[in-house]
Amino acid sequence: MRELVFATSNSNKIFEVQEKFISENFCVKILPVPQPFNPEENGTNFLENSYIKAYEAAKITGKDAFADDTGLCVEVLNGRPGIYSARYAKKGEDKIQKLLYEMKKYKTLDERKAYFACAITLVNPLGKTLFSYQSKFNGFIDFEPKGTYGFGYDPIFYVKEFDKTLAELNINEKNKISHRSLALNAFINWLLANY
Ligand code: ITT
Repeated sequence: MRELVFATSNSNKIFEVQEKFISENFCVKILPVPQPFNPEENGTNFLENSYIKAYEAAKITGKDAFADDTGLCVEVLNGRPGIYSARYAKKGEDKIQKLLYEMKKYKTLDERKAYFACAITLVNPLGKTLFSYQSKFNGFIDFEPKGTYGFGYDPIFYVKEFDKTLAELNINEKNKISHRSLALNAFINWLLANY
């Protein structure tokens, strides 16, 4: 069976990725990276940060490792918080409240356009990039948090097609449309053809 190390400290991501592989009938054993795992994400974009995490995990484990670097980019904030999404505030709830406060003066949905970017990179222990891809998932910053599924900024990310936030969609629904699922679709196709 294929084995891949997933270079993350985020258990929500592990759950989403595992569920996605299962729903696509893709057989792979996901190996955890020893914790605590907190490499300095000092890249200038999502792809660079996903490479930094994946290479660090590949060095530690001696196995091929992949990482996911995700961020929320808001149009009227010139793409912020973007690559700083994890550091935008300390706690998850504070991130949401801070962003809602920054968006307070924007009263129409049209002014609240945003997207999630999700970069996935697979690296071998020598540091060679085997696969890398970045997806984009469009939506809007909602006016208040809604829903209990998902994690991070999901409660304020409004998806027009469903008239719901990502946190009002269950794992299977989120996994059909999200930034992470778009990147994982490309990753699975590449793995099937090359791995
Ligand atoms: P790792 O780096 O260990 O994978 P992380 O949570 O720090 O975990 P990111 O740097 O990729 O991961 O995430 C940046 C921020 O974006 C972080 O605050 C997450 O909660 C949030 N985030 C990531 N994926 C998300 C998703 O699918 N929905 C909502 N928020 C998300």
